[in-house]
Amino acid sequence: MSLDQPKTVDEEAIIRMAERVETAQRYAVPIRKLTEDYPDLTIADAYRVQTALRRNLEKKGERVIGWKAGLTSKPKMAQMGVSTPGVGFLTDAMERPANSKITVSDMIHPRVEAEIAFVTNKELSGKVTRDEVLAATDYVQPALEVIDSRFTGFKFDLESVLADNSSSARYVPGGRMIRPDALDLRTVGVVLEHNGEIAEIGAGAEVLGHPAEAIAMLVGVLDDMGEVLPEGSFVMAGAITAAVAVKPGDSITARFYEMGSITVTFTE
Ligand code: 0L1
Ligand code: MG
Repeated sequence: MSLDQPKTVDEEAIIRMAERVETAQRYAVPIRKLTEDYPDLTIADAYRVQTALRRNLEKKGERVIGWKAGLTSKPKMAQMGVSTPGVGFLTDAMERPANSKITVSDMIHPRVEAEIAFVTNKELSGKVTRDEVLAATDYVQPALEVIDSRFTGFKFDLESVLADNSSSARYVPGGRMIRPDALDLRTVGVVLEHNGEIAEIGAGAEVLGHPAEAIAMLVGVLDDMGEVLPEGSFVMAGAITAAVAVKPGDSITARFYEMGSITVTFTE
């Protein structure tokens, strides 16, 4: 995906959109899609909004610890009606520990995804291959992501969702940390249980054929944005299955083949 597109809105509009998204996030109040007011918004504009949101949160003391690839599997693309992957940033304030209770009253309509996360031991920049990603990976581990679109009815287009930091809300690292060459990430199976019942089943190959391809895609988008992926980043490759909606009282367990499992519960 190239971000070499015309800017359709000025900096003031970018700042206004970033503030709109941040307010919706902070007060858990849904807003209409940004493209309803800015119909010509391009993907490049959307990433400008995401960057402005990131700068605002950093000014308020949040620390970017990594990134996420989103919409990288067919089940996710089919669920959301979008066919191009994207990226979002992750801050320390979004992290929750495994086995914890996650509050939902500060989110609009949370959904949970099972993902494979990479922790890097080298900076990655420019256009990189899957093998270069694997060579720069210290370890991989399971993660749950709790996404929360800030748009009414969880309905959006690609431009709006990218501006909304790809629906990033919370993430939960867990399970076993393992070397990336210790198993074939394409055949890592995951069973996602919702209140003890199997809700979704998938395998790593759903994520662009191999989860490391999603990280390579992400590094390419960062390059288009004039950014690099720093050494020590925590990077999620994207949901293996469709996302599962949760409410107070629910529990989610994701069981990964050979990589352990993560459980969280949800509370008001
Ligand atoms: O992490 C994800 O795959 C979500 C990307 C944005 C789309 C959505 O909110 O489902
Ligand atoms: Mg995700």
